Amino acid sequence: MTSSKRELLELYQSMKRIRKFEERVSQQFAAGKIPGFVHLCIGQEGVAVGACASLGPDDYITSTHRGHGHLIAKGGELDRMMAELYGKETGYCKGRGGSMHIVDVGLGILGANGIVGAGTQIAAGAGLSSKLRGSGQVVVCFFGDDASTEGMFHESMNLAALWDLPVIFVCENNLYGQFTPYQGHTRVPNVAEKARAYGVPGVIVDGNDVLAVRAATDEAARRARAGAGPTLIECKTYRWHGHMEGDVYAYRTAEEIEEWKEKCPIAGLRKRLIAEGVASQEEFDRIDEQVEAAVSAAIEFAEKSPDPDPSTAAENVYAVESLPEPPPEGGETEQMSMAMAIQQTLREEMERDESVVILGEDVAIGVFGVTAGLVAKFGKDRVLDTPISENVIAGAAVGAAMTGLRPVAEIEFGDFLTCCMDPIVNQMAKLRFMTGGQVRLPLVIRTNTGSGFSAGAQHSQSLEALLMHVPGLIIAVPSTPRDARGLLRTAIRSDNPVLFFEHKGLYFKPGAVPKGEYAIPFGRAEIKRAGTDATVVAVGAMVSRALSVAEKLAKEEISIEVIDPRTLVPLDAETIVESVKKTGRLLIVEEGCRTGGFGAEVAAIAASDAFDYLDAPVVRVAALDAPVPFAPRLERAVVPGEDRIEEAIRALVGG
Ligand SMILES: Cc1ncc(C[n+]2csc(CCOP(=O)(O)OP(=O)(O)O)c2C)c(N)n1
Ligand SMILES: [Mg+2]
Repeated sequence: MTSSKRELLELYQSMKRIRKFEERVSQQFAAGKIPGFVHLCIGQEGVAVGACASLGPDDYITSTHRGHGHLIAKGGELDRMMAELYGKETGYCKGRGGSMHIVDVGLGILGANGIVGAGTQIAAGAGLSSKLRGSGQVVVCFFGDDASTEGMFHESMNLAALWDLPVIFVCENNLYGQFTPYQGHTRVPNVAEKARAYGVPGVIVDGNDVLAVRAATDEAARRARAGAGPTLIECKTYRWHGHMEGDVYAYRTAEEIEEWKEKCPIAGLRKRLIAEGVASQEEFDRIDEQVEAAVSAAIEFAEKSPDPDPSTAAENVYAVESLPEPPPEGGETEQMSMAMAIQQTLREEMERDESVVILGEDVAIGVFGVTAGLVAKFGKDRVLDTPISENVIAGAAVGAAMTGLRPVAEIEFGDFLTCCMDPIVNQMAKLRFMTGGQVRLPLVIRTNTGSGFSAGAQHSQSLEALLMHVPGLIIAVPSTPRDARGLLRTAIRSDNPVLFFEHKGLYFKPGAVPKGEYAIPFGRAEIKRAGTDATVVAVGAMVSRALSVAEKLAKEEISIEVIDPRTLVPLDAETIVESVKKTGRLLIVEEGCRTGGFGAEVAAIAASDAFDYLDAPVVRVAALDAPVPFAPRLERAVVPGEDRIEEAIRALVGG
């Protein structure tokens, strides 16, 4: 491809901006002015600039821990980048992200990322979003050679290939992972060869030749925009500095480093363009001076900028949104199972908003049939059957949510959430916060939870409490078809990531559901039964057990109040505390293990906010601290049944 002089000089200038920016970052880091970990890409500038040269302003990139070059090449502002590295309020992420987390959604920069491989999943999701919206945007996914040994990379490649997503996987093979040579971690000589495993073209280019990188990316972008799917481009390059600043890189020889410095991508282009008579020494010197001045200005900007105010340290954990009012009591109802209630809500929300899409394993049929039939109505593009790849199901949901879709992802069993902990814990829960509130994460992860089917310890867990410990997630645990329908509607319309736990044992139990559309707000507990002698707090399948015991005890004039928080995060502490002030006694029933369960949190709230009103110690009835066993008798011994709840209430009320 021929290039104008202006284009060629822009490539030079962009590489030079990266180089100068990072040289000064290195100095400022050594001077103790920049905190944290800093990974520099000096020597690799040709990859970032060559790949981004193929992109338009609306196209996306995902980056890595070594991201400054990618961001600058995509148009990132030096001032705000430098301020972010300094941890200042004027930084891209208001000092909440730092070097490894810079995002500029307006420029299509979906983020540097501190998790090796995570960007590949976000890229797959952004590619899906672009494809479904028909926007023609492509995604360049930068990743390192060692990221190609991460499971996330393989799931993302497979999904992108399967669905012909417009993603260009650009590997910066700088010959090393952290401190280990590439060959120390794989038998495959070239990363590009891994593309074959997914039926994708794999190309090797000289990463220090910016024009070669651009040519390869141009071709990949053309394919991607034509609907032919992803390409993997491996760019051979080298980082001159250590893995991070402060690393003395004793694992490399001085000769090796010198050899690569000879192949400097910036000096190489300059020499070539002078030799070809495209531009003069003086013209390059002038560019250098401008770049130098811009970087100095960025440092001055960062140094003069204010630190973030500590009183705002917990801002932007959640998108603030107004919540709906629950449906009025006494309206017309119809009988429906929870599975049907969920299905109907999904159908209605998909009809209402075409950005709502479902993705998950076998969702066309569904183990419990919840999503069955939706594909016939909405087609395979909106009810997406994924490979068995929980990590990229959740990770792609993140990328899709960042770029205009409202994905409702299904993880087939709650136990498999462990296979996608990174996108849940490190991405969807944190991205809004880490980007200083730049991104919205309108996504839902639906999954089933709980025991009672002899499904064994890997298909019966209640992991809700595990995720309560991660700020940034909403955790909904409906106990009735009515609540499931109302909470799911709120979840799908929410701009926050919601984990939606559906109890297997409740799927087919009918219940009264208000007719018509309605929503139930998060953080609003419901008093399922009013009482005066003791408060019982329960969620999910434990609610009906508690209610059944309460009815039985009512015959003996024992009056039990049963409260269902409905969402564990946010937790309606107020309703619980008010109840305890009235009854003076509190029992928490939970299906998950006792240690570290949500009951511990509720007990702590009662101890701090209702201490003077308690007439007896708070009691927890929970699963034993054991996995859920297979044999039905053992399963019943581990998970609380009505007998244990009754016994505990009797002891609590002293009768
Ligand atoms: C999931 C995860 N595992 C390990 C690390 C620690 N770590 C940070 S960078 C890195 C090496 C990555 O190598 P490569 O992908 O080749 O990128 P490069 O650093 O060479 O640019 C490692 C192991 C991490 N941040 N995330
Ligand atoms: Mg590497």
